[in-house]
Amino acid sequence: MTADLFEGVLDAGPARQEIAEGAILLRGFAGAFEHDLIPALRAVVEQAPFRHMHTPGGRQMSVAMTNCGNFGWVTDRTGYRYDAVDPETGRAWPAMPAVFLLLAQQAATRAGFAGFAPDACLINLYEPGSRMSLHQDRDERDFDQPIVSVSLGLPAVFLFGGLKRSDKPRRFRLQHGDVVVWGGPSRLFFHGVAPLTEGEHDSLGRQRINLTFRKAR
Ligand code: MD3
Ligand code: FE
Repeated sequence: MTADLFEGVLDAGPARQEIAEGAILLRGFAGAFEHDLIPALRAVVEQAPFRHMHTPGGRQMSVAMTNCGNFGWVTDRTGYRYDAVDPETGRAWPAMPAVFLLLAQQAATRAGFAGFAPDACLINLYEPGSRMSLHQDRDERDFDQPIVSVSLGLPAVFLFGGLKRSDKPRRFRLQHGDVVVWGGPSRLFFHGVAPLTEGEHDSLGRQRINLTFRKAR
């Protein structure tokens, strides 16, 4: 009781919940950045529009994606990779906005990963019905570096398994402003997102946007 009441005071930060070894959930952590974050996001998307990429197997993803930073995650018939060039525009990805970097670094530090220096930010756009099947993130070079994820807009049910695809996933509801830092053993856990439920968010409307900050190289 006392620990909860005084968490912000004694610990100098908002609620911090370890949902698995190395996976730290910071409820509402992005709220303080929102004022600058949303306009910065709009500017990125203007330069590098959302697109539905294809998996190597030829299926179109239900999630639309774009990137900012020195590298962007892309998938096409030839496979998955990080690329310095946006294949749609032929130009470099937009620079990572200062507020993006600040948010990612402050969240990582709060979770115990001080010194995190992301060079890639994958931006996922979900509309009602969009989903992401269970997968591991393993296209980065150094799995000792965490991934920081920021949820915006409509809530989603996040599926969080284990090191084996067959490990039964636990379910977490991620809401606007929630940040999760995935490091340590959880870095290679299988995860996904259940089909987005219909709804309308006050500031973002009928969508969910997820930012994932990565150190690709
Ligand atoms: C757990 N995105 O882009 S974010 C992805 O909500 C991705 O758009 C989901 O999975 C989304 O790759 C989930 C949470 C997340 C991101 C990376 C992880 C969880 C993770 C890496 C390892 C373990
Ligand atoms: Fe992932």
